Amino acid sequence: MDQLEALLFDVDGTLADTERDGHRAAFNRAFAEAGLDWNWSVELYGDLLAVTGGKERIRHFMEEYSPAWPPQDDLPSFIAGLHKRKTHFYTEAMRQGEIPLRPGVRRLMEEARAAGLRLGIATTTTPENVTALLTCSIGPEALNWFDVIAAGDVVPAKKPAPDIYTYAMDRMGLGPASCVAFEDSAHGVASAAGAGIDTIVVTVNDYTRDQDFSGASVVLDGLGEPDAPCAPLSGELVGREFVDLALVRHWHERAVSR
Ligand code: XBP
Ligand code: MG
Repeated sequence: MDQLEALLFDVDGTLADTERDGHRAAFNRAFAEAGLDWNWSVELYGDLLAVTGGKERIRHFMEEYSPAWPPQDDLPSFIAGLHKRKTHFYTEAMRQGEIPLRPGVRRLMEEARAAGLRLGIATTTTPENVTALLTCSIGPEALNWFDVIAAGDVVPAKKPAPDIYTYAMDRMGLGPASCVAFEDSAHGVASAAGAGIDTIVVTVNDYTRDQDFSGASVVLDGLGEPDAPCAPLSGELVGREFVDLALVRHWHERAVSR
């Protein structure tokens, strides 16, 4: 049986609830700075999350919602410029510690490292955003916890395409049966499953709670903590009240022995 060797983490929605008050707020600050009357409400942003990637999301908004914008000779550069400023505002907010890690994330990562497992990141967001979140929520040493931080435009196709997970595993020299993926969204589950990863743990959040997680091993409301139990939406905790490495190994062994 393939041994569990690595935990692969999505970032936005999984490591931290970054979308509503982090990314969405940063997009709106960039739009305001550019003099655009665009404002992504909490509800509209939930719809726009159907498109992964910030630049792709801005273009989708322009095409689908036809907001006003000044004539542009080079639309891709206009979008890239807006996104660059959005990333500036987002990393500034992360550096101020505005958004903490979700319960159980740091505990599970530290337990896995102590047990000799490897860690990787597979995310659609930019590397700068990952660096800012990890540095400010754990410390600069956290960047050395991961064998690979696969992020953003490093692959041609973003989630739900499998590219980012395939890239991460290739860089780690691992096959999918040696990995467990942690995700928060249907796009993320599709990406990990598309890369052949059987064991996918979903920790839903307010934006993703009602999505279709076909292909996931277990769906939870979070990883939980010893003093703050998590609840399964599907799958079982086999008598445990929070996700620890033993439970992850149980799900992995069950998946690879199927
Ligand atoms: C979620 C995404 C990202 C963020 C915005 O990434 O789709 O696009 O919404 O970040 P994850 P950028 O795979 O971590 O869930 O503006 O940097 O794309
Ligand atoms: Mg996510």
